[in-house]
Amino acid sequence: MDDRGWDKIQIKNLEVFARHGVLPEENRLGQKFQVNATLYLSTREAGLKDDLKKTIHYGEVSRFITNYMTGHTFRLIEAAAEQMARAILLEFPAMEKIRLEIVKPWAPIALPLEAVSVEIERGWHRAYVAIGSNLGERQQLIEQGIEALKRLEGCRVESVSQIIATEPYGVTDQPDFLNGMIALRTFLPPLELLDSLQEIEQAAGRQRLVRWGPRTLDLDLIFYDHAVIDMEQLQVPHPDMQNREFVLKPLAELAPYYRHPILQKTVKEMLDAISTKCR
Ligand code: A4P
Ligand code: MG
Repeated sequence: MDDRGWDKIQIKNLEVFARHGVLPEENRLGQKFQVNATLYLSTREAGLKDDLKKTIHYGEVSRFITNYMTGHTFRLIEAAAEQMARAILLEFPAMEKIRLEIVKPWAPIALPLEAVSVEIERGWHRAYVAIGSNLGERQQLIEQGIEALKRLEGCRVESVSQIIATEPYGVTDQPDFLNGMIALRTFLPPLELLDSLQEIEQAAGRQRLVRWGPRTLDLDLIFYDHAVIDMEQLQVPHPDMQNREFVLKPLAELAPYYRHPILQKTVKEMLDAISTKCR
């Protein structure tokens, strides 16, 4: 998610009679819930033009929440919040982010509390994914990989670079690669996105035999917003991206001025640096 300040529309204390709960009576009899939602978006254009079509209709969101809460039965309000936040983000594309609170004023715990609630914040993030192949029907495998990303729930493919032929880097006695870059909007957190990328690689018949070795399909997460992630399974930005022309060239086509959060260089600057070195 980018860092600019978004405008907010707030829905306060929307009452819904629904059937979420761990106890069978709760599922049978139902009870009152209250929902608070803050919708983050830009209201600028709607404000300037006084035009409902340029904003998110809070009446429609309220109706969507009511229908969702009454049309599903979850054991946990955590689950109700999580699933409903996803559904709302998918239904209202202009929404960048939502803060959603589900309040349960009549929680059956036989103690005098006023209410319990769960509050979460979910939204869209920008990710850049490098795609590569040097085994089998490379072009077709890359196209299938892009199609699989388009079908992934919670991901919108925004743009795809040209697919270019590149010489192998690292282990050099292997076939040439085809490489490209994909810009995504996603509400999947980084590790869930990585899992999905690995599932797509598996479906393309990827076998992990040699590190840096030949592969039918490779999907690497290059940037996730401007986040820095240092985990065993995932490092972002990709730790060697600044040395790889096959990453930087297609990335420069999509996002030349995106700034590396650690090196503080733009993609274009990093590409220029290795191009000079190679000469
Ligand atoms: N992992 C950590 N960070 C990331 C990340 N940002 N994105 C972990 C994706 N995965 C990440 O990767 C090994 C593990 O890295 C994963 O399980 C994940 O948890 P892998 O894809 O199984 O193994 P690999 O690809 O053989 O190793 P590695 O180090 O990821 O290699 P690269 O960096 O993918 O490089 N030359 C050209 N011209 N074009 C290429 O596309 N690709 C490579 C492979 C070498 N030479 C190339 C190309
Ligand atoms: Mg890889």
